[in-house]
Amino acid sequence: MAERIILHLDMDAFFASVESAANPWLRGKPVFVCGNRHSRTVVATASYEARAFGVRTGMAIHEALALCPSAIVVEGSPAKYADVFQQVTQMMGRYSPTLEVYSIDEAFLDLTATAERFGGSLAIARVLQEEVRTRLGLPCSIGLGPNKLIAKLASSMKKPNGITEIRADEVQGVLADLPIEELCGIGPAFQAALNARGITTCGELAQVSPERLIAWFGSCAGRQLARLARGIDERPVVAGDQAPAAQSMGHLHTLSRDTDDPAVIRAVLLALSEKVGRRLRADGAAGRTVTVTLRYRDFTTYSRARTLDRFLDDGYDIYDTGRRILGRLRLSQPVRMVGISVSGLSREMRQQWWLPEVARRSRLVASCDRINDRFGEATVSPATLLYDPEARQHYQLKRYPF
Ligand code: TTP
Ligand code: MG
Repeated sequence: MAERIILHLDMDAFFASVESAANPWLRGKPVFVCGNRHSRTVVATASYEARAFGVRTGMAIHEALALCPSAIVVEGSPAKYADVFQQVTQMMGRYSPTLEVYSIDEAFLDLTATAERFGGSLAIARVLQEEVRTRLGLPCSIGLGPNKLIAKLASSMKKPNGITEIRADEVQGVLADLPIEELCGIGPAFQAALNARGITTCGELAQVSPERLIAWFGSCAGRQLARLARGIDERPVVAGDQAPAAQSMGHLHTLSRDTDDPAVIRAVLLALSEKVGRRLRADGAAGRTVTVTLRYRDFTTYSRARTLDRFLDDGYDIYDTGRRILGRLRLSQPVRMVGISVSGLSREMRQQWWLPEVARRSRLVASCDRINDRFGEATVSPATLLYDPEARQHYQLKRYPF
């Protein structure tokens, strides 16, 4: 593949910066933005002034206030942040049509074909950062690299307000001493598993043969780690309007503690199935094949599918199929991750609704969707979920003392 020029933009302390831009009184002060409704007790993000006191995303508010008592706590409004970031992506889109929104505050831009027209990728990064600052009053950091992995790493290197370019011939040098956990794709579990084998930097990881990584982590994860360690990433930047319609929809959840209790696994499966059902319905899709995935403590993965003669889009039906798959299983060791997905999707075959009991259930599900659309995810959810702490945590459910 010819060398590419990829830009990655990530907003700095995004939620807190939006609040400060809207309210001059907050500027320059330590600010925490907390979630609304169900997660009011943790810090979603902290301004850089608050980070100087050691406050981090995910900390309990009381813990964060103990570190930084003068902080101002603001309740977040995700819809507003999504709206603001859309304005950022509009500015980005002027430099290339190949724009992929990656999360609520980051996006990739493929500049390979267009950089020259604007005086080079570094010039684009400088102008873009300045535009975001002057028009929206918001700081962002930008990375440039030969692929998405390296561009994303680059944007994180000089935060806040940074611009970092890593050229193809610099990749090996940058990765040599980089702690593995700083690379996108190496989460805490892989970090721990690699650290336990004495590997702490990408350079050390690159020394391990792909065959050995495959023996340790299985074929898929092993190959992926070998590529990451070498800074290889061939994923294209996929513009939103070119993304193929999803062929399957699924969710995964890594348990807070490994378990061999089937009741916990079933409860998590129900929470995940409800989410999958909601996404299917939002997309006007339904599917016939349900796949359950379990990852055991040693990272070996179990996956079984069942194909039905009807199309499903109701979370409970998806769960019920998943539960039957699980029912045949004898756990060989504690489980660390549970996943469920639906494939064989069709947009023509919504769940059959003409049987009277299915029609009643469909109306109920549609009403719940309307309530959840209007008042937020999981305002209405299966009561069973309330009794399982793991499912509750996944869904951020609160138990109300009725
Ligand atoms: P990040 O880009 O991870 O964080 P950030 O923009 O606040 O700070 P940084 O300068 O380090 O990029 O996430 C973007 C927003 O997403 C963040 O402002 C708040 C929200 N968020 C959560 O609500 N929960 C989370 O666990 C994380 C990581 C982010
Ligand atoms: Mg950010």
